[in-house]
Amino acid sequence: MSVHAAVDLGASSGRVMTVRIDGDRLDLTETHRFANRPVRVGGTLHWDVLALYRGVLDGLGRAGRVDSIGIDSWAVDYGLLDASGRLIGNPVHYRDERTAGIMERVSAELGAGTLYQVGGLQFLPFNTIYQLLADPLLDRAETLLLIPDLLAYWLTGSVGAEVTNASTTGLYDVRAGSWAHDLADRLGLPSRILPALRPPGAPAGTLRADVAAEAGLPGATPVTAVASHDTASAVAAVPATGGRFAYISSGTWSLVGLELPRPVLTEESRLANFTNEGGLDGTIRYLRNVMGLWILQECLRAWGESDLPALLAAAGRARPFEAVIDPDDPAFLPPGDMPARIADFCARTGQRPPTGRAEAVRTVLEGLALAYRRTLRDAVRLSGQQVDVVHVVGGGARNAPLCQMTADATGLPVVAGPVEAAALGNALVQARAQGVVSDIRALVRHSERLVTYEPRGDRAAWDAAEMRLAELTAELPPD
Ligand code: ADP
Ligand code: LRH
Repeated sequence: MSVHAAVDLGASSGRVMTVRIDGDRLDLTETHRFANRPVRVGGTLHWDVLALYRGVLDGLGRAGRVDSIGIDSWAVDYGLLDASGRLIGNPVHYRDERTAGIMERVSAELGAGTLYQVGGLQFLPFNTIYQLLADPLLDRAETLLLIPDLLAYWLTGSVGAEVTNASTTGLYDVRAGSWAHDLADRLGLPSRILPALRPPGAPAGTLRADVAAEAGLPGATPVTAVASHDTASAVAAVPATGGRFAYISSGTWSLVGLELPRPVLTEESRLANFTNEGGLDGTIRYLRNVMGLWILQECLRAWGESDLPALLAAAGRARPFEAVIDPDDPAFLPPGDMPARIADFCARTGQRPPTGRAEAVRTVLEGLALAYRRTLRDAVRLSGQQVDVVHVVGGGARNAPLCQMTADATGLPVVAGPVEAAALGNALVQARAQGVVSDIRALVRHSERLVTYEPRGDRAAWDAAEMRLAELTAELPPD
């Protein structure tokens, strides 16, 4: 038997899970969950990174003796260390607006095609590369650490850049599998701050004695570099058989796509704005970020509503297609009054806004299902890889109406679960590194409860909704 602590930090909450593996038995316990509440200070939106670290220490303390520890989190964000290894400033949240206009400027100067040929990334305004160009602290920095690497550094004193997360920066050469030093030079970004890369499964140091003492843990517990981008950990734990599957890693974001052996860097792929991020064992996560359940989270916040299951049940009964929205409209990216933004989107496109909360939630779910349908169709077309099934993992796997709509809209069966895919992928990469597990997906498949949604109903209604949205948004002014 082996026991692993998986630290999984999501945009909405952080958790420390204790995962026990005994032969083909897998037991997952939520040892600690804590809110992840960003803080605006002096006009800038930050992550409260010390509160997150506190949550990690508390969780590890509760987990007790484990064979190893791994950390994953959302991508792109980072802390900078000075020459003495101290954090300079507080990490900034990717939803902060400091990068406004930078992506457009860099694309114009270097050519969007050049950027895509190197990094292969979806053009998102918060990619690390654009954040660094907006960062006034860069001159004083000696080391850049992405969030999981920063927390691992605080636990161990060891510095490194885990590959799956490095692949989300825009400074990683997806074909060469190395940092893109030339690109950094051309952008005037200092290459010295990029630490040595380490692949998932590699050692990332051992717990410092003082940290272990504070957390009440045995010293020298190994920390493993897992697939530290949460989406990479989640995809590693998708309970698929064979290769003909698509996935939706469904949480704050919906990451919608395929697993491929090599990147797709064609012009068509760039124009469709697909990303090629690094996955476990050299795979490529060919996907698009769809705005995701963030829109719903922000609606609940605006309404002061906390009973999501009741709202989803009501949305399931509401009238279909009162309005159609594009969840990827940039208006939905920053925090704010999401119900008002939905109403505004409807006004801009000449539609009547949804009439109540249940209707608004239904509009969001239908908008997401339409975006999934479009994205999966594009992914298949651009990569040539066929799919027979869509796996939904993450918190959104609990959203039954959305899973059913996804099956209906795509015409494919949806297999929902596991909810804690990222934590499982995290723990199972640790276990595999210790020789305890060989086939991660088979173990997840045999031990987790999965729910299948068969496509039903009228595909013509989804065809019509997609066409209606395309017509309505064709008239929108460009961003
Ligand atoms: P992240 O790690 O990105 O913060 P999670 O994977 O934890 O996200 O998923 C969070 C989402 O899961 C929430 O936004 C919510 O929509 C969904 N969710 C959580 N609990 C439930 C539930 N009981 N029913 C339906 N959806 C749920
Ligand atoms: C999901 C996620 C996603 C990134 C975003 C910043 O949590 O890691 O894959 O694009 O956060």
